[in-house]
Amino acid sequence: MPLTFTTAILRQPCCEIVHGITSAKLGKPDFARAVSQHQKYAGVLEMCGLQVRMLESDPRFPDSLFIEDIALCTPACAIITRPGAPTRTGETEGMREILSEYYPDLEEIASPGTLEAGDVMMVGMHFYIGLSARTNREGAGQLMSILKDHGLSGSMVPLKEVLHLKTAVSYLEGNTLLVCGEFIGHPGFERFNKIEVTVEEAYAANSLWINGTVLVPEGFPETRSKIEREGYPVITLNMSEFQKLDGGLSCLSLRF
Ligand code: CIR
Repeated sequence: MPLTFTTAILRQPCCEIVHGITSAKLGKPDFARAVSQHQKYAGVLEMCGLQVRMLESDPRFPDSLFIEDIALCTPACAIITRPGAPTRTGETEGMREILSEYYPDLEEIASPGTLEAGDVMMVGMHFYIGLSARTNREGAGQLMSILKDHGLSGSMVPLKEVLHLKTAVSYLEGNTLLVCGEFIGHPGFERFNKIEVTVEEAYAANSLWINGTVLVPEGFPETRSKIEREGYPVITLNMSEFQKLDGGLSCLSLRF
């Protein structure tokens, strides 16, 4: 059965996003512009057939709009993660209650494991798990055994350069992978049909497949054309304020 997403959970940006973690040297995000870009993102998800649930902003956590990192929603179960960034650990609070409305089976990553779901890429029933500064071997190991208990599988992919696995690799379904940098020619991804993203357009390597359409950040024409040439309808979105915080299209939602 082809994958269909029906639901997305998003969290409103809070004005503290100016204090979000970042390695990008693009300046501080503008709150009003971030809210407007976030609204457009939600609108596009709705256009792609998803019911969007918008959670209240949480001013205690500047990065809490990047909700992808705090849970992994699989076809069989949902897993509350344990973010490796100390300022993000508390973001998981309340998620058990919210996700239990959708999932009878809820699991959790426990200390000393850390895992951010930006490091997890779903390919059918298999999950690639990046080992990064945020996701440690213990956390990845816990996730692999949870997946196994639910009839799914996982494998680890050590990262060298990027924040999260999906910063540089995105699965566009149909055996097609968008790849950039350290993942071009990576032996773990040999079996895929690959669309390469140049270093100049690296930010667009985090593009997002939603029910047949691919969301691509605005301003990366080469990547956009390559994806269109593979036959995907593309919608572009201005992501400037999120890029300033190292956040991409996938980071802004949980989809299932
Ligand atoms: C962070 O550093 O945690 C945030 N500023 C960005 C998180 C991006 N999330 C993602 O790639 N899944």
